[in-house]
Amino acid sequence: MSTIRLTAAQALVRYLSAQLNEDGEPFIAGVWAIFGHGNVAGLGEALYSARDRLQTYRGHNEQTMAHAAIAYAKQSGRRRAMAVTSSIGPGATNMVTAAALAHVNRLPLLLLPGDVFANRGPDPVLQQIEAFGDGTISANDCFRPVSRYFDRITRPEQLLTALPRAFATMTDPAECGPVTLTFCQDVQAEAYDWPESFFGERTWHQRRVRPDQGELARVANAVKAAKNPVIVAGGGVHYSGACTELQAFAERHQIPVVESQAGKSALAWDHPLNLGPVGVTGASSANAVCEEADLVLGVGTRFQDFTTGSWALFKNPVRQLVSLNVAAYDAVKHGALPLMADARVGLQELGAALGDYAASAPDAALKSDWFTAVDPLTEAPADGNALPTDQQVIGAVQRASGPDTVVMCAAGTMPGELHKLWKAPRPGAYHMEYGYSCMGYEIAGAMGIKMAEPDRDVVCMIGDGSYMMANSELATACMMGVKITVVITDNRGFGCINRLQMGTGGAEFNNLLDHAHHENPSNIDFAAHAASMGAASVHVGSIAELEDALARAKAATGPFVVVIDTDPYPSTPDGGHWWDVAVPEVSDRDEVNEARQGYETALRARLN
Ligand SMILES: Cc1ncc(C[n+]2csc(CCOP(=O)(O)OP(=O)(O)O)c2C)c(N)n1
Ligand SMILES: [Mg+2]
Repeated sequence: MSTIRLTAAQALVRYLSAQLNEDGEPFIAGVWAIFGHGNVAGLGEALYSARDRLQTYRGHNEQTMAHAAIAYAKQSGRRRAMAVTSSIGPGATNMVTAAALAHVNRLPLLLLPGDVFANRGPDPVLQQIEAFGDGTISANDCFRPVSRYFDRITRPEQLLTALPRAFATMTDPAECGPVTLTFCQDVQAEAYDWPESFFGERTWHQRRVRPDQGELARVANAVKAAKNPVIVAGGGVHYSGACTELQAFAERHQIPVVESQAGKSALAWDHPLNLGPVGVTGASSANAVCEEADLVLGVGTRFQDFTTGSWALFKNPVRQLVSLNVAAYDAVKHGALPLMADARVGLQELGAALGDYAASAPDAALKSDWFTAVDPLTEAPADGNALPTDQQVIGAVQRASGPDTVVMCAAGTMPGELHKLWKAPRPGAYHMEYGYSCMGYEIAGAMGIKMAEPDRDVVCMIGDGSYMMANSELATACMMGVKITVVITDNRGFGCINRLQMGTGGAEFNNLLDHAHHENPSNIDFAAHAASMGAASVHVGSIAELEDALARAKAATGPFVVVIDTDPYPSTPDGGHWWDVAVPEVSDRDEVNEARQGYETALRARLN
């Protein structure tokens, strides 16, 4: 056996660059790195020597670097991913939130935090937390519950088994999620005689799990017996590359489709069988169909509370839940009849088993009524003096967008409004991180999307709150010439949570900046802030000025930031479903007691 002597870090980097996806592209498209004593000498040296095979990028915060990596993987349909390396301690724990985000969203991410010395010689090393009762614990143990596969590399040769396992996890459609290999800093620098064969190119194919014949027959029988079924399309439809199959299946069997946040854009918005967004932030058309449905066929969905109206949406007393999902965990949720399979082949085989079965096409008026109700909200206002609404901002962005636009967001008012109002023309046109709904994903995420699909125009919709939470990768996007359009809706605070607080009977408190403890009113100049990081930026005073700015954004070569002040109070009233947010059982506020009564009525309705 021929061997090659390399440090553990050099071996890891060499292995990473030899792993390909089935399109022949490197599965790991790049490495985000912030160095410290825990990785600069080991991994830093290895990344430098491999820089023409594997690009290293430098960001400003470990969490947001990981957000960029995650957005890259999501927009790539999980066919490619990125790695992120940090030093030990704070750099490492900065990535824990991002690991959780990738975990919830089932997205591949390779985290390589440095770890304390395996030989313990210099203990306690700078930033070592020192667990008194357990010598094996370091700050990196925080990653365990938010990693699909966690390992601590305390000897170089552990990589011989850990790395293949890491790739098996990231490329397994059911197990897919973040992998954390914590890398003891002395081990990174240690040399070992590696078998050359370990570094041979390896292709990771997307596994297409076919249905079990028994499950297929049971599900086919259930669907055939249904009169008014509905398909709930989730993110798995995109990750499986099943959008074409979904459309063919829906058309052949005349089953209406509704879309979750992760599923949106699976079917073009104007396809007659696309009844629109489902659930808490859904359309009246989609929710009406779901309330009546006698069979709910989830395809690639986790059935989270926003999708199911906290399980109050599917009201038909005889309704049957079916879950076509590549993960057994999701396929059996809430008593669902499981069809464990890849979405694409699962739909093909279920379609074949259904033969000529066809449901009755949905009432076209459901959709036209919905658009009649909400289209006026997105129109440019006739009166130029009133504070614009977020819905009008969406309208302006929609009018400036084309078939190549990707609109993206994660938290705040915009995800719900975009779910309801955005008209996505084709798969991938809508990128919403609504599994973890993590404020601060937006700017870094937009950068990751653009890196994944450079030919598309990426529009990042971000509230002032999310912008303040994490904006520093805007400077990275400027430095790297990554062209994104950022629309900041400045309603001077946490508008959506303020409305939720009011909706649960609470006093307006600690959400809008004016309602937070202050000596001086807050007055943040977002356009100046963005400009200070190198972005082209403008503050606009009206929807008409926003439209002009968006037209100018097209010619920009790097990030273009438009700031618009919006009204924190309006949201789209129509369509949405109930959401379970527990209201206090006792309170000295009448409004809370009243809200509690409404809450109990809603709870009873769910149980019935
Ligand atoms: C990291 C994180 N912290 C807190 C929350 C809870 N949260 C959701 S939206 C929101 C306010 C968002 O404010 P902003 O971005 O200004 O959006 P707006 O609703 O005002 O449009 C908060 C605090 C979250 N989703 N993520
Ligand atoms: Mg806000």
